[in-house]
Amino acid sequence: MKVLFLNGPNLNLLGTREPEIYGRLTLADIEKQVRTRAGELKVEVDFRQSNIEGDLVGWIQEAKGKFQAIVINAAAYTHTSVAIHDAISAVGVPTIEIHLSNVHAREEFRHKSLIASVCRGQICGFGVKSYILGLEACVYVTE
Ligand code: CA2
Repeated sequence: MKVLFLNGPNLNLLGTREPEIYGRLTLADIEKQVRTRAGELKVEVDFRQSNIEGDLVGWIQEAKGKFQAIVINAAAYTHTSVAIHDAISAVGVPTIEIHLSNVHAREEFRHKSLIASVCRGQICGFGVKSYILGLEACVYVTE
């Protein structure tokens, strides 16, 4: 199985600021932990980040026929992007929404996800483990 991990805006800054919210790991550290678990599960992983909404939309569109599942931390676009919602809906590849922080325990504008309704499920609040749980959820939804 092949799983596409997508990371949205500012996640490239992880480990440099706001460690009390997002922890001290960099995105590269997170990718390493995902790859370790993926190896155990015999899953192939592609791990990408962009600050540009259109990149994320393009990658979701291209996932059809190449990846069996998508794990997405759309970051701030979670709360704003109709385009990402429509792309996930259009391609029909099972998609898991993840967040490092518990978005429901934070500011009200983070409580609403525009992509949740087109995702198979949402995992949030577990730091790097949200990524690992997202990967495991892909195995669950595709078996
Ligand atoms: O908790 C998450 O994973 C979020 O998706 C992170 C987003 C935020 O907008 C979502 O509401 C929840 C923010 C990612 C920005 O990450 C930073 C990392 C270091 C310093 C500043 C921002």
